[in-house]
Amino acid sequence: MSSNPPLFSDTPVAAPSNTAPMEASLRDATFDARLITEEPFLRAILQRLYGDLQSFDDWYRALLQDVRQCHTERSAPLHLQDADRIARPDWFLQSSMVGYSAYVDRFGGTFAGVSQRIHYLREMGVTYLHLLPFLRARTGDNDGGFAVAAFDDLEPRLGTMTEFLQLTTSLRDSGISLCADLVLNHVADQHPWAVGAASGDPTFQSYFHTYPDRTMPDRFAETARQIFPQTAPGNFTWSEPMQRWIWTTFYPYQWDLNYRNPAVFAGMATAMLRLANLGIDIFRLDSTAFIWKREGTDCMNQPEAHDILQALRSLVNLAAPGVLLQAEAIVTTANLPSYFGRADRAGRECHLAYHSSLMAAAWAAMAEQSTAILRQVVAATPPSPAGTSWLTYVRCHDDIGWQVLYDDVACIDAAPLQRLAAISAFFNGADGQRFPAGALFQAGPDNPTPAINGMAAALTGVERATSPESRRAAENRLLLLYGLALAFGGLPVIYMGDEIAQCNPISAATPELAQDSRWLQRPNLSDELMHQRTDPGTSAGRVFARMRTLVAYRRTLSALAADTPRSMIPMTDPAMLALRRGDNLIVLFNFSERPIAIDAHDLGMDATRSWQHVDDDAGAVVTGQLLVAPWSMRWLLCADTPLNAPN
Ligand code: OTU
Repeated sequence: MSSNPPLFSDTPVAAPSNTAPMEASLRDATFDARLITEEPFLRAILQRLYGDLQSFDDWYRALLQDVRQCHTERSAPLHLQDADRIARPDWFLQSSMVGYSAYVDRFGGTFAGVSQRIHYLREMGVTYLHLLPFLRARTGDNDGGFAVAAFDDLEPRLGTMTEFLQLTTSLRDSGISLCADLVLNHVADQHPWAVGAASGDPTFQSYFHTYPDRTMPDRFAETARQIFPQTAPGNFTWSEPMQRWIWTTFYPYQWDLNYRNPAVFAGMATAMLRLANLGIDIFRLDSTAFIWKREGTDCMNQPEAHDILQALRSLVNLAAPGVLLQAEAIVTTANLPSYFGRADRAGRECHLAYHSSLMAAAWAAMAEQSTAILRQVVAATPPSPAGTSWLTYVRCHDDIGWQVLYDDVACIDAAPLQRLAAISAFFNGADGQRFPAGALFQAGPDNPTPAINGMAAALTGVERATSPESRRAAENRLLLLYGLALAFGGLPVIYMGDEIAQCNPISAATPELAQDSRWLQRPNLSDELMHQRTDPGTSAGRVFARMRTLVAYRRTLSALAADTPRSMIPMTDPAMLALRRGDNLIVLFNFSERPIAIDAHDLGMDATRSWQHVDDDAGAVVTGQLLVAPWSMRWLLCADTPLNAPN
């Protein structure tokens, strides 16, 4: 149990207890004004979800009252920030936005330790920090914090409330927005709702999906997706105290919430808004795809899941409009855009969504030395609606899953499973492959395309490099993937350690590895490599310097803002990917070990203008043929383009 008092029981953290009456009534007026525009949408959506509730009107009124209260309690600086962001709704689409993702303990030990590393983030040009789950987690196994025991309490070993608030303030003062996980799909079996349910309380049992026997579980099991088929087989767990089966998509101690129950929606919505009042800028909505179950389906991406996300967005618009919602839906390319909202609701759902198939396809391109799958994914990616953006990334704390690519591969290959199986085997270092050092995840007879774990530097070959040449090639591969994330169009997020080419930990250093190979990519940030970051004689030093340079270029190139149009330029060489961003920027990626010569004409450059390599200080004009070195990229800028002022 926590040694800290619960956050919200005594003094409301961000509550303006001394708010002058004038200010309080202004806040009410602001809320009322927003309500006028937001209410019709919000009410309609909640009515669709919960309208059959007899006491719907009372429930709805009580919810709005709680939301208004959260708005009232929001601190003055956060209100100011909300107003500023309403005035600049594209604030997070700028090319100056660059993210970093890390576990609190792995990165800085504690909240206070993270505060001390803000200078390191600034050195890289980071403006967004995703800290993996830091709310009070279940004791014992807790899936790296994704089994949340209390939404209103911090994980005690990471520090106190005071230290956390100091961190949020320091980040804001440094121009860094804080992203936190909101685990929507489930709570830990130690969360009070689950404890209540286990004790036999029918009110709390209705917060979960529980069944007296196997009839319904067996029916759902026919089509529902399993996520951990090896380490946590099945989607249901028998509860001895309850004498019922409970839906547990992930580990048995993570109990899926039942969003058919309006109390669950209201509980999660207010938990989110109270967390927002602590200074969290972005919520990474974990496992969004799974929050609504429907018999006969894979129980992912259901229309009601989108309704719930849109209702949450509407509440954010009312009470904390500077806050962003970020969908973590690891789904196929075709299923991704709906997380921004579709048709007449386009732009009314999440502001950001992970582009997981782009990430997986970039790794596939590296394995195949062909961008065929990657080009298919890029072609299948529609522009995101106004005011939304992809989140682009290379690695994260999870595995790289190949299933998200299945439909894209099926468009270009009659045997998609075999193709993806070969990619998976490649990263596992099978068949005497030279560079990758990845581990299979959830491999088994029923899973022909196991996901892959490992740090990016291990998967690109830095770990296994045996010569200076192979080391340089591996570093280039790592930077090539990051170059795509930085230039594709979206908010790029660097995963902790990749900037210094940190490799997999040795297994003894991470005991959790024995149970779950995702811990391969969750080592402590290496102090030794951090110190090497200024030493060009090391991989850490070369990768860090180049990454900083790329981030700095990105900042000056307004064409790399998330909302600049993107198109693909057809290339004859199958290992090339060429993207045009706006009218003034072309980015070329060579996913092969061969140098590739390209005729400048084939890039469709406007011949009346002159083009230059972004990283050529000499400013030589691109004419005739240009060469893209193995595993390298070229960013070409029209020379008459004004750059963003450096800041
Ligand atoms: C998310 O993961 C988290 O990122 C994981 O770390 C958690 O284990 C999981 O939710 C449960 O909270 O559900 O929508 O490794 O890609 O579990 C995608 C598989 C998810 C992950 C998958 C993912």
